Amino acid sequence: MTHARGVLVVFEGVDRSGKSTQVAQLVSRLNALGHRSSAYRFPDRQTETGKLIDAYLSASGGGLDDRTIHLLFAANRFVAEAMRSLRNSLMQGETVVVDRYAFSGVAYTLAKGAQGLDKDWCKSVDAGILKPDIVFFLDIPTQDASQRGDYGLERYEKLEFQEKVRTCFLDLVDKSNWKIMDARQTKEALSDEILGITTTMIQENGDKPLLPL
Ligand code: T5A
Ligand code: NA
Repeated sequence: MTHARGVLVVFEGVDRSGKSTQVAQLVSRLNALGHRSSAYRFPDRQTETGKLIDAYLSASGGGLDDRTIHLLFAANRFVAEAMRSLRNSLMQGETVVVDRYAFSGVAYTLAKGAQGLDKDWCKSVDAGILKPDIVFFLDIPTQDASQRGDYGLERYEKLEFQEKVRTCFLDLVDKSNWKIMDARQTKEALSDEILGITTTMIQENGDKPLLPL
């Protein structure tokens, strides 16, 4: 029996916007409704590149230069095994929900304003990975996000920098497949809204081809 492929759902947003909370909610609610679904996250801190990324993020300064860390994040997504498994899940009709993707790569590097690392270059290194059917951008004023648990423990968690990241994300919005969500809502209200949009997409996805980014 053939079946429609699953929907590729991506969550993006500044630090502490509530992505991991919503990914977990969405996957568990979809499965409870009988829509097979699984979660992926980037960076995957367990892989070889992930260990380098984790060390970089945990340190307050120094370490790798801006170009190198950008390439490592891209490499962390492109691990052949991760992409093969993600594609297989989709082709078997599973909805795949991803916590951060290439748009984080572009937004965080651009926010640094490093010379030579322009938008086209930042995007180019992720060419070839799958294009999401929908990107939920969890939008929240940086000040509100900073009030949430454990803020400030990692390298990028500084208000001024996060404000730049938010601006860079908003510049990447593609109206054809992004939904900007008000992430100041309660976890439950946000999850209800996201579940509604996703289940509609699952029903309407049909035989749409999987495209590269
Ligand atoms: N990065 C990442 C790059 O620079 N380049 C890249 O290519 C990629 C992929 C680590 C860093 O790496 C950068 C971006 C990041 O700075 P990460 O591992 O995804 O990325 O970061 P984490 O620290 O794991 O996650 P975040 O800080 O992004 O948090 P989330 O997932 O957005 O938020 P979540 O769900 O963990 O919630 C945070 C807190 O808020 C509460 C939760 O209970 C929790 O305490 N909360 C809410 N409170 C009130 N109302 C709501 N609606 C709430 N939702 C959650
Ligand atoms: Na997270």
